[in-house]
Amino acid sequence: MPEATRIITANGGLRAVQIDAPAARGLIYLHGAHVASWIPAGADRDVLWLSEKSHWAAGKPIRGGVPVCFPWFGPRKDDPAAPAHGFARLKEWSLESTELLPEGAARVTLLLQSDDDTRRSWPHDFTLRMHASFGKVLELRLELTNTGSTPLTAEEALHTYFAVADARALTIRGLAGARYIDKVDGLKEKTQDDVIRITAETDRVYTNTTSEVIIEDPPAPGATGRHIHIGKTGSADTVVWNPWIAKAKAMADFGDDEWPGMLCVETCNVMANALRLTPGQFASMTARVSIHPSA
Ligand code: TA6
Repeated sequence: MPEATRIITANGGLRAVQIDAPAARGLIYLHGAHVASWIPAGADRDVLWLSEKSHWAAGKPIRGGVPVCFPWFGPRKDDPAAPAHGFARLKEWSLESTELLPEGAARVTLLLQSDDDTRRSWPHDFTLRMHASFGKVLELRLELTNTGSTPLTAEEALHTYFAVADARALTIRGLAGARYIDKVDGLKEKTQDDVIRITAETDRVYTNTTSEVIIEDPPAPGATGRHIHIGKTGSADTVVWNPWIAKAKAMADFGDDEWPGMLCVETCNVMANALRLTPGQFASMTARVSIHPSA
């Protein structure tokens, strides 16, 4: 294992790979293949947000960072008792490899394979790999293979929580003209007429969107302004979420006053764009995040 990566015991006694590479620092838990931190060289603060109230325990999701949602997104349609966003973020993944990349980045590869436990709740065989590269760019590539003998349908999301100075002051570009499903207005289908601003609880699935999204996060006391670019490949949907006041209060693992400091822009294939893989078929979804000084 290159010295830029080492296995540590992190929050809650959970094992994680700590990255301290020339191009970036970071942290990825084996629990859920959960990226919890990414600080590119020269940045004055983490690009990812974590709740002070997050659980840190096997079987419980981490609040913040990049939850991996699989094989369903949100509540399970046919089983309300099932864990929201699937089981992948609740299970311990195995560490396959770590490597230092030419440009001073470090890549960590984690693997989740179907087992008796997963088959009990989802009767399919699969391998799911997370290739997480921590460098000037945070690149997360989620690779799914249907290793079973029957077709499977799966939703997937990289449910990324970004640290922002104030969600009420930022502008989100890149989705103007896109159609979205408004989850706070009866799942009505609407069209995004211009940039997005957060003025209330916001929970939208922008369907059939492949464009790069930019979060323009203005300067604030103690925080330089920055633009967070979120590019992607192999993803047909983008979710934008901020819980606002009431929803933040309703979540035990989310501080009541934390909601202005975060914004989720999620890279996914959900609902009508769920993956449909025949036996042996493979699908890959990548999110690429970079930060740039605000003008
Ligand atoms: O992606 C937005 C969303 O689906 C919201 O509806 C909200 O439930 C959020 O995910 C967080 O879900 P979680 O299960 O992590 O609390």
